[in-house]
Amino acid sequence: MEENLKNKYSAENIQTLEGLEAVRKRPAMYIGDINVKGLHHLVYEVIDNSIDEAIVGYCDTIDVVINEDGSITIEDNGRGIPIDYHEKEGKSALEVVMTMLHAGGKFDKDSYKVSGGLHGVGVSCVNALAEWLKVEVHRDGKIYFQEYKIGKPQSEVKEIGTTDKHGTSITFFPDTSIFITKDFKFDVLGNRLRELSFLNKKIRLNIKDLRTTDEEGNHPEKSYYSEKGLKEFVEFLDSSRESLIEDIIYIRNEDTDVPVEVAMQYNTSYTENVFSYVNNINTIEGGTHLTGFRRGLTRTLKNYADNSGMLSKLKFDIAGDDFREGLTAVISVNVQEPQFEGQTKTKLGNSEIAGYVNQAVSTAMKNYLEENPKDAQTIVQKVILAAQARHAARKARELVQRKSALSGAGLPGKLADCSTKDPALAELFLVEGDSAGGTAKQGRDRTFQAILPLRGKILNVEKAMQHKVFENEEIKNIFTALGIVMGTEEDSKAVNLDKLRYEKIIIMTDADVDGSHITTLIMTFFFRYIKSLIEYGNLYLATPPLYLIRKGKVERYAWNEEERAEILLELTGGSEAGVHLQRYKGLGEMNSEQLWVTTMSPETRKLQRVSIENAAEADSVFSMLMGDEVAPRREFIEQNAKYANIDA
Ligand code: 0RA
Repeated sequence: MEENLKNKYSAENIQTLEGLEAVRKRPAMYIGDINVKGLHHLVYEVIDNSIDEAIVGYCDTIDVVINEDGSITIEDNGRGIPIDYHEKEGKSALEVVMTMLHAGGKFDKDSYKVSGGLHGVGVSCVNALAEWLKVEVHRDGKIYFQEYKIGKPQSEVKEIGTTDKHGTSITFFPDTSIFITKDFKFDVLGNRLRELSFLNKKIRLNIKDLRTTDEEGNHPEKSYYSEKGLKEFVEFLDSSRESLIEDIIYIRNEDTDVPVEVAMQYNTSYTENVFSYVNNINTIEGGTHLTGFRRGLTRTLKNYADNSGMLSKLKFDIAGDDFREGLTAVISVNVQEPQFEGQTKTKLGNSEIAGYVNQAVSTAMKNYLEENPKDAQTIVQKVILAAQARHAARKARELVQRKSALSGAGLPGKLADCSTKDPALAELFLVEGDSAGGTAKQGRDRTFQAILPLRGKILNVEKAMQHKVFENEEIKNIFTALGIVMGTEEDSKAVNLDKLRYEKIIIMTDADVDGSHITTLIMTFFFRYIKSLIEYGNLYLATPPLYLIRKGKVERYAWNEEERAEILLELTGGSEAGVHLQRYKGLGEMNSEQLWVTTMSPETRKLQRVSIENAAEADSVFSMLMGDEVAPRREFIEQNAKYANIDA
């Protein structure tokens, strides 16, 4: 540490600075990453504190404003961060909260803290990673203010006026020497606020973007509020599906140390859409709370079905999956000291939680089934149908496998295979349409790149029964080309990757709305049927450019509007004379050489790896998108025409 700092700060202060320095040294350890995700995580961290105020009943409104200069403000009408003198630290409590790592702990032992960011790191972390941050507290009739630069106070806490309000307002600008991107995304933040509104009922959450205006000169803004919480969450998720029973089943148990809340509904589709949360965090990888939910549900439904006599004619067993076909559910639990595990640290590990959730679900479901015999029968009938369909699917699958074994396990006719037999080097491109497939065949390096053209839209696995999926030509081709054996006696969706023929599987579609739709279809298929390929990181998206910019013999490509503007400026110095600009509407507009250079060559292409998170997101978007009713779908497509960027 520099000499002048040593003199200037007391021992505690040095400790503080070291704390914040640790955050700046290893930001990813605290906020996940330094890209889009981590950046938005900063905002969630502040909002979580406001939500905590709301949960204990002191706050009912949270405003998020993306300011014109790119900074962001999070304002709430909670109690306001305490400003009184903190004896032990010898400074204002406000400064302690804002500058000391985990200082929140001194306050949140009051057991008031219920929500919590993924890492629960506190606002001091946000402060450490902000180029500048300003906090304004309205409390006890006065307004207090302090400003920081990369977490360091620029003065004492100051009293700057009087007020009749209460609450906290935090404005910050992310430190661009740490983050790869500094652009807050309105839609990403909006989606999170919507999720939070469902998870925490009766809080008004507003967002406004002062950086842009629409045709009428208005700033984009959204307001979220849910009166009924999880019930409305399930309604929202199922808005494009047809319900099987009239009312949403709602379970709530707050009698134990682990409050459990569940809302669920069966619909006429064939997929399971269960979302689980711990302390407002979406546990994409599931965990013990999800296990408990499944156990409770299976146990009670199985008991009921056995006692009802409805299973007497069934010649085979019902599997766990069968109880969740066409089920949409949201499970939310609060855990005092959650242990997060797994690849993305979104899997709950605390073993005791399974019992709590199982108990809550079993008791409530038992009552529900007894009190609603008509719905109970409808559900059991659905479960029986699911079991029968699974049985039929197994037969269809076995037939397919026997056939392919008889025909010498031949590869699909449409596959243009690569010459290497080493899976570690081999790549398979799944290409939208025969024509782009043709270009890709010409453009590829055939030694290690194989091409499988797919006909237009592949089957919507969201709406199809399992046996239809296994009978579908395109899907069979994908399985056979990959060398994957599907299904076992016990688990119809088990996959064996031992004979996987390609290390990289790359989805290549047009860079337009249709293309991203097809990408979503394919990703959803992988997510639902070969999830482990995504987990192992084998699935990728190719990213074709949007523009070709040509001046004389110089050809340049742009992947977004910003790049296009930059390249234009660079080539022309602003005049735009003699420049030819081509907007690629599809892969088909590129010749094979262009496709190679921009999208296929490992030297120059930009592959995006599909992660469980963005696949899960695609899947949930997809569930919404692909339901039975057209209206919500159209609205969604119109609002998300830019959905192409799944990385967000
Ligand atoms: C520490 C203690 C208390 C509240 C807060 C922090 C608090 C932090 C943030 C961050 C954004 N908004 C916030 N609102 C409150 C408890 C306050 C008390 O006991 O009066």
